[in-house]
Amino acid sequence: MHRTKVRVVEDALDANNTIAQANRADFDREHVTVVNLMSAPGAGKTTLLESALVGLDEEGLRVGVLEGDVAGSFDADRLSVLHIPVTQLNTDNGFGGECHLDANMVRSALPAVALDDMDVLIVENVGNLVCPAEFRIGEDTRIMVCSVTEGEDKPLKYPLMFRACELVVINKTDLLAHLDFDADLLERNVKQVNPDATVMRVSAKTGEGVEAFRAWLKALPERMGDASHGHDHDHDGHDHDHDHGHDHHDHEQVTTA
Ligand SMILES: Nc1nc2c(ncn2[C@@H]2O[C@H](COP(=O)(O)OP(=O)(O)O)[C@@H](O)[C@H]2O)c(=O)[nH]1
Ligand SMILES: [Mg+2]
Repeated sequence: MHRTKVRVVEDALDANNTIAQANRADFDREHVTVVNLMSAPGAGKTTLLESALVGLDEEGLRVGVLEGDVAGSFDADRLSVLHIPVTQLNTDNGFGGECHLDANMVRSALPAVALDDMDVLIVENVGNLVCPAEFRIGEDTRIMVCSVTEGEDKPLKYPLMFRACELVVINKTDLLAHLDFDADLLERNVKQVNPDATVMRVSAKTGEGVEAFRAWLKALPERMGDASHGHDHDHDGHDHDHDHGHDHHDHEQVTTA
């Protein structure tokens, strides 16, 4: 059998990919660019969002967040002060407390996600350096946050995660003065496993470097729309000026399939 056909059959049998494609079709229909945000627990994903998303809608980018956690709505509660659409998705009820989000879990949450109120949906995955990288959820791009307290060797120990991501954000640079940590070595190790990765250094706590991350997010929809991967991101056909009533966006909670 021709190699391409083998590949197509494998994909067709892969239930996760099939559901990811269905998610993808929904995101495309609503002209939403989707980011899968991953890291080890505590690297600073939520803190980065708290810092980076403030006032972005006034700068022309409407961002929503889907928060994936095993249990609780701690992160969604933290982000609710930003008055953006935030949905909490827990993996404990109905999904066996999974250590990652997969396409089906994300699909189950979509009815609660106000896709028509956003240009970019950031999905904060469950904290884990292994499993989330293996499951596509229908995203356009993947970001990982790696903090300076995790050691320079992590790209070499968890290469799949670093390879799966287009952007690697090195966080907690404010702590560098207190650590025996070589950020240049970490960056070299990232490039060794993923030469194409964009690397940024930020402190989500002090805000240092966060402007570059905001700029990256703001450029994302157009860049993904331009990418010729067969998806029609026609942002011009979408009215950004109407009143989205952000004040009523108390976060929704999804706990079962
Ligand atoms: N010093 C410092 N602490 C940070 C920074 N970013 C996050 N933290 C702290 O790291 C812990 C985990 O952050 P959180 O955003 O919840 O991580 P998440 O699990 O990846 O979402 C919290 O105590 C944060 O205050 C940073 O840039 N500098
Ligand atoms: Mg978090």
